Amino acid sequence: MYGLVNRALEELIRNQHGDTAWEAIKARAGVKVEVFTRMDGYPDSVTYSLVDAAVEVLGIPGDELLKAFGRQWTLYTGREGYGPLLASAGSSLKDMLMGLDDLHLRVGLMYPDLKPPSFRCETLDEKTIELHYHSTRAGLGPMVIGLVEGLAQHFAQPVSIRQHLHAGAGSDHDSFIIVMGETA
Ligand code: 1MF
Repeated sequence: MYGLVNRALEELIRNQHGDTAWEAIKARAGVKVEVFTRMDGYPDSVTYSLVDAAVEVLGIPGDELLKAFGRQWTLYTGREGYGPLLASAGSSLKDMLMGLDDLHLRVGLMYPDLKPPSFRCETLDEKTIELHYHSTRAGLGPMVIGLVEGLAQHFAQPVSIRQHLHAGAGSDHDSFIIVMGETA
């Protein structure tokens, strides 16, 4: 994944748990990189090792860490110069969710090594959608929950979200039930 992702993870951990925790996590993960470069590609195993090591060092469940990371992502990218890109992708939570494939298409035109996930919205009723998530990467469902919560916060639109389909468990992908105007 692009270094941008590892940098966002680094910032989350440094801010919430301190610099010493981050150094311990990097050492435990066996990651020798001093500074992640935003636009360099790193093996996905670097990110997964950092997450695994963080779970051990911080003693928090992996799902919680991934959710926090998802919530952080849109804030972080908004600050790091992708605000206009995000703003152009939709002016409400639903628009944004429906536009995620377009957004990744545009990012992919600039950064050809992107391996974007794919999202599809299925309308269940006037306030409920099922968000289908297809990815080349395993185990990141909880991160998507955080991403949607982060977007909802940005638009000040309360939502509740829970995972519905689980990849591998009789399904080829994850999906999430999102109820608009309702808090968890
Ligand atoms: O393949 C990749 O490197 C990659 C990196 C980030 C693929 C996707 C993403 C974004 N995605 C992270 C979780 C990926 C999970 C998966 O692969 O299944 C979050 C997607 C997302 C979901 C909901 C709402 C918003 C979302 O993201 C918005 C977004 C997406 C991509 C970027 C920024 C915001 C982005 C911008 C530049 C990138 C990489 C990603 O790369 C750079 C960075 C700096 C200089 C050059 C290239």
